[in-house]
Amino acid sequence: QKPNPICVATWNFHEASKTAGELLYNGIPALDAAEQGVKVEEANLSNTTVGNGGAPDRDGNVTLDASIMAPNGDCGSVVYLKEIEHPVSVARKVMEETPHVMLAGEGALQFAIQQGFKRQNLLTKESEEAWKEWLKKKEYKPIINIENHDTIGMLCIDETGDIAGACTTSGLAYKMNGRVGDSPIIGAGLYLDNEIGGAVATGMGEAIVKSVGSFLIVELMRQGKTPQEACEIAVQRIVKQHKNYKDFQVAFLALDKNGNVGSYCIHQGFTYVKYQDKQNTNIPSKSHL
Ligand code: SD4
Repeated sequence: QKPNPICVATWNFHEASKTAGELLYNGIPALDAAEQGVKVEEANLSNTTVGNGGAPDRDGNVTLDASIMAPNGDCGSVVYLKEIEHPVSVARKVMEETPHVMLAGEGALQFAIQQGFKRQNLLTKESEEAWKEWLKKKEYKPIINIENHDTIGMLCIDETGDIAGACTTSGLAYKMNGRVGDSPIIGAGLYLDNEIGGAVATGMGEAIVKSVGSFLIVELMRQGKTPQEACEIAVQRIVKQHKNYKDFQVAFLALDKNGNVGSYCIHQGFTYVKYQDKQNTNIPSKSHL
């Protein structure tokens, strides 16, 4: 039996999940809903971790990472993309219009422009000022749940029961120039299988990449774990692998094909939003600490 349409997204992105959820209830496919949903945050200037207005790297470059995955297993992603407000849509074009899965940097920008995307400055005055303030001390010690959160990962199930997802970020504020996180890495920041369900991640990308967390969660669900159990196992594995796990946050969010949701993180403070039965709810995640 098919579940009703459902959308879940990391953090408290009500507008994004409502946008996607309403599209799903209007019969729009999960892939379109996920793309449109995360675009809300890419355009949101007050979100300094995604798209336009994203915090720059330590040299002042705003570089974006994004990925998208379709029910048939196709996926696309962009890394280190500059000057394009909607990297998720470029990722979708990579998936649909090229023989490749991932494009980086200069090539990704060139492709985006060929596809009709407009170049624009993504560094807002506020982000520039915050960066200049940071430069005074150049201390790289992100504050858990306060700095470096707000990456959006979203999973949608549509009326036909298909699942799709997307993940988009400007990455860690003041990262090294060239740094790429988990969000555009299929299997790390995003993974799904239309027979099983999907997972997305937010937090310290390096730890997420090392655990191939989203893939792990989908495979655990395949073996019969609930989304909640699967997220807990993935976080436990990261905790076990990192002596300094208390110094960073990692959060996973999973949705199975029956519409069951699970979520787990290292530190308290991660919440996710769920649009179901035409209602948005913000839900605090269980945490290891
Ligand atoms: C990254 N996972 O680039 C992202 C950061 C993040 O909310 O999730 N911020 O490592």
